[in-house]
Amino acid sequence: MKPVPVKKQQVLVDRLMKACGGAYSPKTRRKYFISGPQWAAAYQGQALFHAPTRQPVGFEEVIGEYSKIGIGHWVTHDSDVIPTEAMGKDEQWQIVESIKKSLKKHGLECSMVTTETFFHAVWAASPAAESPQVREYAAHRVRNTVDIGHELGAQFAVYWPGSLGYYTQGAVEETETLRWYAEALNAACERDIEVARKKKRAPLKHCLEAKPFEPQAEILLPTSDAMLAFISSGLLSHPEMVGLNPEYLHELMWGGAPRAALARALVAGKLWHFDINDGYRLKHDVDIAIGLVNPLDWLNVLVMLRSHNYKGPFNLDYKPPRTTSNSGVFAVSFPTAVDRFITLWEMAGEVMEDKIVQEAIAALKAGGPPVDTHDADAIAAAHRELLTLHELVAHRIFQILVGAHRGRTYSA
Ligand code: GCO
Ligand code: MN
Ligand code: MN
Repeated sequence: MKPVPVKKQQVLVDRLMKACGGAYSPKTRRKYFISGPQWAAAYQGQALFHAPTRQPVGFEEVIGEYSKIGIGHWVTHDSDVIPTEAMGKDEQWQIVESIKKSLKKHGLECSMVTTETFFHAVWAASPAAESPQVREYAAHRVRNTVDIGHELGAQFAVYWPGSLGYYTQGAVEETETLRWYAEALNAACERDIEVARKKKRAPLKHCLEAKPFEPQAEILLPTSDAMLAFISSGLLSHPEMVGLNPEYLHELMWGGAPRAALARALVAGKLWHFDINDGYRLKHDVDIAIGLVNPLDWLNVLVMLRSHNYKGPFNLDYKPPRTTSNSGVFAVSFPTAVDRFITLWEMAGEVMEDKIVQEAIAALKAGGPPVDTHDADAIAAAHRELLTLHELVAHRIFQILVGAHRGRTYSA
């Protein structure tokens, strides 16, 4: 193949995208409670060892492009759209007004707002730092986010305490820091109760998001389980207002099984919001788009969520790779992420309705013939053949993933 002239590269990408086929219509995509973050689309590809590879984009463009794709919800950090120096001031409310206009014009809703407590120098010692001034500022910022959330019509607020911890031990006393962190959340909930009453709106659902490492080395609330313990620790004045926003990759990063982490959130009644993406165990937060690394695991995750009637939000919290261009972000990255999600969601329905899976699971639950239940050997013998169904079910789900259950075969 000849070198591809710069001018023809976008045309090539568009043609091959079309050739991929299998795209859902924007109308179909809008049926799902999927949200697109401002920060994901505007991510320029920068990192500690990486210069940006893309140009900046503002909320107008992101909201407009999400609308064309069929992503019905938009979410944002306060600082994604409001300069830190304008927080809580008149300039902030002017920006919020133009966001409202933009959302309305493009038929999108703001479903979630989140406070950035990790980027600015003020958070160097975390939002729950020793200095009362930092903590007062943190309370101000989360209260302000609650105000913005109600103004934009959001239902959720997310908190990611990735800077709550330390690089070196000694100065930070963990129990004290956790108490101080709880104070900020209490401030947010209390403000929420007030504003919700005034605006005659339901209070926001406040969702904690855990990540095991990055940007702090040692993190005080590293997993969704740690968050559940924190919620019921007695430190929160309104634990009923606080739930979880697990992120798929963040559970994988510490070596956990995302499906099991979600199960623990479900049984606690705290699975309120879900950041969807993909990546690898025990590596940094690569934030790859859903299904590109672990499609089989994702299929199983969605079977669980569908079985429990979880319908969203599904927040596309991934980072388009540095190799994707500005136009590629909206032409390839977001539509394909949404479409893989929908496909896996539909497949999860197929798994649930599959006669083979159903019969196998029913048989496992029925168990073997009655024997003396005090006799381990007899029980094991009564189930020896039946338990092979575990592996058969896994194979059947793989077949559904690759379409083999519909007769698709490969020649040897
Ligand atoms: C990450 C985190 C963030 C948070 C966001 C919301 O991957 O580092 O997921 O993207 O979701 O900051 O507070
Ligand atoms: Mn996230
Ligand atoms: Mn992440």
